[in-house]
Amino acid sequence: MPNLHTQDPFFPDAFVWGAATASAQIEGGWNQDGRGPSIWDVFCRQEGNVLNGDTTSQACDFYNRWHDDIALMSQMGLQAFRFSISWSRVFPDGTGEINQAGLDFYSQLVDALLANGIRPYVTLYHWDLPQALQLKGGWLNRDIADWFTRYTETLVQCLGDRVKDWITFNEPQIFLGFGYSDGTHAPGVSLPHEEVFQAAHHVNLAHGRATKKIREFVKDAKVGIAIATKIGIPADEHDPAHIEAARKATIHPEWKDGSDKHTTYLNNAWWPDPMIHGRYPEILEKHLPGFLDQFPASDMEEICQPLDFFGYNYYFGIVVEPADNEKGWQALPEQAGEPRTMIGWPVHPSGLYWASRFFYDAYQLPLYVFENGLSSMDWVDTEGNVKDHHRIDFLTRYLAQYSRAHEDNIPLAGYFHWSLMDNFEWAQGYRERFGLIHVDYQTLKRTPKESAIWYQKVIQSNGKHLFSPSIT
Ligand code: GBH
Repeated sequence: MPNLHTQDPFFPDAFVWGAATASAQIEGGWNQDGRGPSIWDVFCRQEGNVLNGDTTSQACDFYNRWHDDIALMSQMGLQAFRFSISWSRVFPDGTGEINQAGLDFYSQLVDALLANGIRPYVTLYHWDLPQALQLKGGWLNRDIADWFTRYTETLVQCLGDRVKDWITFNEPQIFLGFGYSDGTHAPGVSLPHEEVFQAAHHVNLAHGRATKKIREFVKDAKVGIAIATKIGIPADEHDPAHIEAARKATIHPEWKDGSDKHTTYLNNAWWPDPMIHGRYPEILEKHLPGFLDQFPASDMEEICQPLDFFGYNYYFGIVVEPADNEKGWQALPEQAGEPRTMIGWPVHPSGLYWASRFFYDAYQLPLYVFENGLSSMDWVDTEGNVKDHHRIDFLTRYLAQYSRAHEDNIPLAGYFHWSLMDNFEWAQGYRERFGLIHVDYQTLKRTPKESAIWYQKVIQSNGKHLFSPSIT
């Protein structure tokens, strides 16, 4: 833990404190002002796909209430806001005609953020593909790399004078693993590995071409990704063999067939390896011999573009120890009585330290945590305060571990809490509440939770408040 008696800061001076969201999860206004339907609008209306039949139609109504939400962000002292663009708001059909009203929405949002001193971080793709493109095959159609490039070009032309920070993709692992393999997320299909990897290759190609486009149009652009994570945590931190086992679990991909085959895509290596190192993990050739021959050899040059940061999302990991098997590690069985968040996920603060260390060693880029948080059972006291001490406790422990990476001189660029406000948690609908701000879905009233008030102090003190609340 950092030493409170020294003057060492807990986070770098230029560290950015923010909160994150995604279009489908907060915007609502699903058919307002010419927006076209996305795959999630379609998926959530098919019975049985989303808990309680919840839909994206209204969500938090951010599309109509963003002025108020920016005021709340400003009150919280947020330095940055990560949001995603709804592709079908800008191109109702995915390609073809631009919907000017949709583009204007994002332009005005950016202006208002900047006027409030909040730096916009734009995610180009956070899972809500235009349905019109799904009907043409979605990520399985190689043309999607061109559609995505055109979409990107339109955005950077419009926003590039003001938005400098660009994230091409959020968690390809999840929208392919859950959407194309497991079938539990939109578009809800379950394809064999061969086809899912074709889609993965198209995502990577789209990433590379979009990255080039952003640099072409945006002066001083900073470009990167936000990947989902499968983080190995050493069971014994003091044993180097455990640390190496955890590193392998984090960096080396695994191959699974059968009912949990979607976990194959969870590994980080399928994305950053081609994007940053210009190659796929070797096990691809081992399991799908000749797979890459179907693509032009020049694809890899397009995919592998210089990036400015490595962004990752972290919620929990797997605790591992060394093992005498092919992988060199094995997961420890779950401990009885382990703490869990409301969604049922375990609490593993130290993963934020280990992830930072393993990713920096492997990719040598400044790091962002673009998502971290929890769903919690909040309650309202007699004065109307939203009590969420679980969130404060969780954040204190996770952020202390992130600070440890700074102590090790790993370059940390920022931290974004997931999420700014309670929102549509995909197949889990509105039951899970990940927000710093409580949303009453009947009245759409927002109430900052106690954690929001606490987070403001953390931001203001650049993290000191975590370790010694009395200092600030
Ligand atoms: C994110 O998905 C999404 O980007 C966001 O939209 C969503 O609302 C938010 O999280 C909350 O769910 O260690 O191998 O068991 C996160 C999905 C869940 C994927 C945890 C990785 C751990 C994998 N992640 N999971 S493992």
